[in-house]
Amino acid sequence: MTSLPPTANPQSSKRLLQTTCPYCGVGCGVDVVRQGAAGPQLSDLQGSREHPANFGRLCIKGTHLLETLGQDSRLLFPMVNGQRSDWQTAIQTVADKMRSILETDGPEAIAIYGSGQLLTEDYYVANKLMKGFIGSANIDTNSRLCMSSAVVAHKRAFGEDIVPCDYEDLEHTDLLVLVGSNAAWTHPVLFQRIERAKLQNPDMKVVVVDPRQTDSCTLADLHLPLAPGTDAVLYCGLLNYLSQHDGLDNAYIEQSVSGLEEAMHIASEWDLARVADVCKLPQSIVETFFRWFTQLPRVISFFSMGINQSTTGVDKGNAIINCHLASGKIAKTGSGPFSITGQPNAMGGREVGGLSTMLAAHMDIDNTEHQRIVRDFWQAPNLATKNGLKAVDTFQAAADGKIKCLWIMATNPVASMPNRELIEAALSRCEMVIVSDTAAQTDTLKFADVVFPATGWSEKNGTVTNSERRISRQRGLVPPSSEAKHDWQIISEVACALGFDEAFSYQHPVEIFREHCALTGTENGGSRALDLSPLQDLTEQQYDAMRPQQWPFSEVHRAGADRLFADGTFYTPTGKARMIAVTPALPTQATSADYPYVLNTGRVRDQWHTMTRTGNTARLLKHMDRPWLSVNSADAKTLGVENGDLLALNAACATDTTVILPVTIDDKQRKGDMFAPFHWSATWGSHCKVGALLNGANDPLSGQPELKHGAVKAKKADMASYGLVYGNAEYVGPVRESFSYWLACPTEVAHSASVADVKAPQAVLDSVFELLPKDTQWATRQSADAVSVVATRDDKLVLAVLISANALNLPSDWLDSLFTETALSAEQVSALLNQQPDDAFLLGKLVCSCFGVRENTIKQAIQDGCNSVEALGKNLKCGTNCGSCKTELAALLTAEAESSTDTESTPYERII
Ligand SMILES: Nc1nc2c(c(=O)[nH]1)N[C@H]1C(S)=C(S)[C@@H](COP(=O)(O)OP(=O)(O)OC[C@H]3O[C@@H](n4cnc5c(=O)[nH]c(N)nc54)[C@H](O)[C@@H]3O)O[C@H]1N2
Ligand SMILES: Nc1nc2c(c(=O)[nH]1)N[C@H]1C(S)=C(S)[C@@H](COP(=O)(O)OP(=O)(O)OC[C@H]3O[C@@H](n4cnc5c(=O)[nH]c(N)nc54)[C@H](O)[C@@H]3O)O[C@H]1N2
Ligand code: SF4
Ligand SMILES: [Mo]
Repeated sequence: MTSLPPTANPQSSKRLLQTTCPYCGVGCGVDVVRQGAAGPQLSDLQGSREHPANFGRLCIKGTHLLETLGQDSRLLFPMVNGQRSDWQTAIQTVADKMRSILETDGPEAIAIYGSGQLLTEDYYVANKLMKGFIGSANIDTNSRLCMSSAVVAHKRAFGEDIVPCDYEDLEHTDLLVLVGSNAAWTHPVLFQRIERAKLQNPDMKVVVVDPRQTDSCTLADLHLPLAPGTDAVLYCGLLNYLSQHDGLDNAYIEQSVSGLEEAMHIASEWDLARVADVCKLPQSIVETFFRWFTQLPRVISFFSMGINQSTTGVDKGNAIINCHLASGKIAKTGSGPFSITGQPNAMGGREVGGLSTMLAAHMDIDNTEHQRIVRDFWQAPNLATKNGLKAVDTFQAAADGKIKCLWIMATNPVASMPNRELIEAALSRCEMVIVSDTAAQTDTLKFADVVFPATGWSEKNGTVTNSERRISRQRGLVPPSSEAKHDWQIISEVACALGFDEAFSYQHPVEIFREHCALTGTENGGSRALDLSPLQDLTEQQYDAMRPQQWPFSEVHRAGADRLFADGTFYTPTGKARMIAVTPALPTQATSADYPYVLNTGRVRDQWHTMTRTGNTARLLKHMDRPWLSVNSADAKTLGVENGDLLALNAACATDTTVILPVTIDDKQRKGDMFAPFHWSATWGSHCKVGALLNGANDPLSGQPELKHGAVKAKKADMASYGLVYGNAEYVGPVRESFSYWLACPTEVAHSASVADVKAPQAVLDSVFELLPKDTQWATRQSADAVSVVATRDDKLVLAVLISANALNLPSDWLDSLFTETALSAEQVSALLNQQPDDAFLLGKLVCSCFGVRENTIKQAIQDGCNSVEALGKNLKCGTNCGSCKTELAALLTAEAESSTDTESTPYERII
């Protein structure tokens, strides 16, 4: 149905195709070469030079996209009740169930839980089906966990959910504040643009506001490691400081802003000393930041999950926006509050109205005029006229038996929602759980009654909108895998089976795109900034050839220019932007004597969310091959743990779940705070259910859960054996699961699991022996505190089980080199049995994945005189391909420089 772009000679010709990266909200353009027509091959993936988001750059995740496309990990056919099925049966099963629930319980008993990773066309059709035809607004998405606080903050301040900055602004600012964002890892290509901008303009200042000293701090002139959850205090203090230091733009306020007085009333209570006290920061640091914000003419606040994922995330967003409005640092080149979107199409989802608290096309669900416009446009028989359930409430309602049919699309909520025990109970209770996914194995699929295989990146065809409102094409480069169908097709087929054929007879995504664009323009007349009507008549050919387009389009934007709000008017009833009176509040999941540690969760550089794609390539696991828990050294001492020890975490909401993670002692982490990545899930290990430790507390205005502030207790895990199960997948799988604790850490060539057990090594051996492959030769070594088993077939390693009473840290490269040997020597077998790698493998952790350069090699080069990232690149090539490790190289340079000087630098302030 989705036609491939035509080729001159389909049999043999090579053709350069352009698409968009499916990961983060930067929205980088990607060039790929396709060769051959039947079973076309993709190769030579690069950043598109002419794409305005990335100008040729890609981060490491984008660079390795082609390696994630293997069919082994894909869902390839529909399933019903755990059995392979066919499309007709699967679609009919869903439609029958929905119809019967509609008859007995009404539309409120059905819900869709979607994703900012759906394309705009998929999203539009899902929203239309739910809100216009099934007749409830119970369609929410993972964007609720991601952007919803910013959405509400925008609505409150501007009257419409609008991001008023462009990427180019990052290159024309005097002060860039990264607040609650680790862009070096999460928006790497933008971070590289910022890096360049700072090189071009050394006067440009960068401030990072984050309780942790992240990699993003490598670029910072100032880092504010504030107490977690205290950002609203900081920004109230800034507003107060602005008013006391001649920082208000009175003319702008007079013309364009309301609510100053009320906001000021609360903010005036926050003087410097009080801010410093509550944020637990030295006053001088806070003052420096406030002074820069006040005095530098152009300022951008680049904010992300450290702000949004909070029970007061909306207020925090508004506290930031307040300062921009009051100082007039908004809607001008190089100035503004810049909420940065996480997912590739979180913005497109907001445009179609894909949240339970919106209608469609930036129109409001409770506005009768908007209802009329949408009802007429869709010819909707059953338009929803009130808010539906937000994500957390949807799952609660399912757990309570009120939602009976839940369709999950392009998201893995069992792993990514907070309060996992409740989510599992909810899905178990639901009468029908439908899951549309691309991956064959996810934590959520285990709960599905009906499984729809969806096409994934490289097969899908449609549009996405990035953080700067730029619409780009994701193109179908190859045909769908096996029986997979496009999400919009699957939704349309269910809609047709429900009897809504006329409204869902789409044959090509362009038809959906045109309809979406037309709706944004319907009865708009300048009342809504989102007006894509200039694109509503695109032909299929024009759609296929569409270049990246940023809205607003000057031909329909009421200000006539593409700079939003440049005329000083906003989309509120008065036309003025609103400052909001913000009363700072502390996090809801407060620590206590029983749960004394703050659990902060977030992302790592090379993994995407629940790892269903990035986890498929060992290249992306090289940077960090396992989850960990960052612990301050003082806390580590109190807890009696050292690097690599296993720490067990519990939270009040997780009655049956213990999370166990290896400790990384890290003083970039505040005392009392701990940080864990949330990527690894039950698919990856026995004790990785990090989401279970967060209780689902959420912002009453946005419904966005507090994912950066859990309250946990920690205790060294009581284990008597530690070790490694390594070798062929078929053997590693069953053996690892016989241990009380296992964690998959696959390498480029083999399967591997880090394991631990409450039993002593000798006792462990008994249970392992039963599982050893019978047709292999075994060599064993047993001592008082260690056991090793090495299984070989024709002298080739197939399985090694290496267990010790003490923590065992064996470099995976060493095992990989043995695994790829055609025949192991007696010495090699003996080294394995002795659990002792040779020196050559002890060169430290991999920093540059592209060129395989390790930490100790880099440290040596620095000691030998390489004193810049460029010099390291010249000597070792590290950082010269995708550039993702450049921040780490810079950090190594700084660390080496610091360790070689006697002067003490303050932990907070580093003026470059
Ligand atoms: N590599 C990678 N990149 C990604 C993603 C991915 O999975 N992997 N996902 C994408 C998505 S969907 C999103 S939403 C973005 C998220 O992008 P980011 O928001 O940059 O990522 P996070 O790591 O979730 O959180 C950012 C920072 O918030 C800090 N933080 C915690 N509590 C507080 C606080 O109280 N105040 C402040 N100021 N900061 C705090 C954390 O320490 C963390 O460093 O990343 C996108 N990009
Ligand atoms: N503790 C903690 N939890 C968090 C966060 C945090 O910082 N801390 N961050 C939150 C945020 S911001 C986000 S955005 C969420 C992300 O959480 P999720 O959305 O649950 O994470 P993903 O792994 O991206 O899930 C996407 C799923 O869709 C599938 N998929 C990929 N492409 C397609 C497609 O085209 N069609 C279909 N049908 N399926 C597809 C993938 O295989 C995968 O199973 O996690 C949230 N959860
Ligand atoms: S920064 Fe990386 S993950 Fe984000 S869109 Fe660009 S290449 Fe993809
Ligand atoms: Mo996100």
